[in-house]
Amino acid sequence: MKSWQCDPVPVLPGPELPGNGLPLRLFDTATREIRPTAPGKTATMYVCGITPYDATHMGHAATYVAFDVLQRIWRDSGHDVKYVQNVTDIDDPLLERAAALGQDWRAIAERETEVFREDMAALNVIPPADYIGAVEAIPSVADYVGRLQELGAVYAVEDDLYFSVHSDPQFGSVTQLPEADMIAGFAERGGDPERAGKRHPLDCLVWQAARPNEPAWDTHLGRGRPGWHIECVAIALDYLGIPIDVQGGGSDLAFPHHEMGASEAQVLSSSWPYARHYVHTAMVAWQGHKMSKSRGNLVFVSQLRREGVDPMAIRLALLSHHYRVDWAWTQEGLSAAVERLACWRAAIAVSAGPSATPVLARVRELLSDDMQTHTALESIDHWANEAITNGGSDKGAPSQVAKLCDALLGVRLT
Ligand code: 5CA
Ligand code: ZN
Repeated sequence: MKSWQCDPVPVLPGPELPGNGLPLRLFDTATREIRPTAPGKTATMYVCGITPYDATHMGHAATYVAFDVLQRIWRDSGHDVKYVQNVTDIDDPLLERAAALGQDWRAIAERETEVFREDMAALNVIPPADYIGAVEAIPSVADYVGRLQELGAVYAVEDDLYFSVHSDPQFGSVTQLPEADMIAGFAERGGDPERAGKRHPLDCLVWQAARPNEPAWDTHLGRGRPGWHIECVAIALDYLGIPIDVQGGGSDLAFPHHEMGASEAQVLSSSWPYARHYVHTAMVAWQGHKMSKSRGNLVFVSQLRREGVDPMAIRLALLSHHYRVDWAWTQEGLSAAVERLACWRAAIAVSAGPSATPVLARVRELLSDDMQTHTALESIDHWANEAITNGGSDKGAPSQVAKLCDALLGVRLT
């Protein structure tokens, strides 16, 4: 489906800026350590997209901005990046919302996806090369489910089809949870461990046969719709291939979504691993709980934009937290970001400042070490305060710092 547009990303390193980006090291959920990413010339990244209702809240925004910085760091160290994202435009929660509002599920999905696109463009998030809806991927999903059937990894429960997770010898290696925790997590997050007729409680739905009054599509599997995990796998395999360098999403997706998806892909490709890094962003809370559509405790990017908040201030508020540490959205945090943005803009407007070379080196060092955006912002604060208070003799420095903020942090100052 249609993606969105952002301003051209300044290329670093460039003639006006010294030095090179450093190779990116990132925390990997599967190995529980910070390890070098080791992409080829073209790095590949799949980030799970929204289920399009109640978009875009600050939790969504924090997640997509974090992966946007990841992409910018790779680009700065000389890689091209192939980035793919899905839209879960058919799933139970969307249908439940449509029923509750008495609206057509397609109209909700289209409307909310459009809001998301506008928010992403405003936040200067680099668009995915391929932005693919679950509905468009249905023929491909049906093919992959057919292949899993041929491999003996799928069985029927009534007319629904289930993937046998233990057909993958590596099942469990993404999150390494004890089985009891997996079963509990599965029940909490869309799974059905107790359904009668399943061979194992953790086996997951890959194809749901048509039900009365629910949308369904005709395929060689019969009339129905895809399960959730196989949707992302089909899109990632079609548009990126295996292994992908980074499979990303919020920490709420590690289990079951990324665990199940990895096993499905590994069985389909007879290879391991599905992803070289599983990267998970922390949860953003508000009013004492994880911001979530089901609870309804949401702060929307679009609402703040309507109130006149500069999207670059929203972006700075998000970047002032490390992507792996849970945090709460606050008005104070936003006000501090508004102030910071004003200070940086004043600093890059001076006629000459302190050299940009040390701050550029420091920001690159911090970002390449597990994306420490929060401390990177502090080192730019330091340069900005110096520039405003004491000036400096480097006439090129203000525009270099502006370019650094734009290219690496996605924060446009001009
Ligand atoms: N469509 C699926 C993924 S295939 C989905 O999880 N959609 S979502 O709309 O619920 O979430 C979209 C992305 O935002 C996911 O990566 C999710 O992990 C992330 N996310 C959701 N809530 C939060 C939150 N409170 N804080 C941080 N990230 C969040
Ligand atoms: Zn997904």
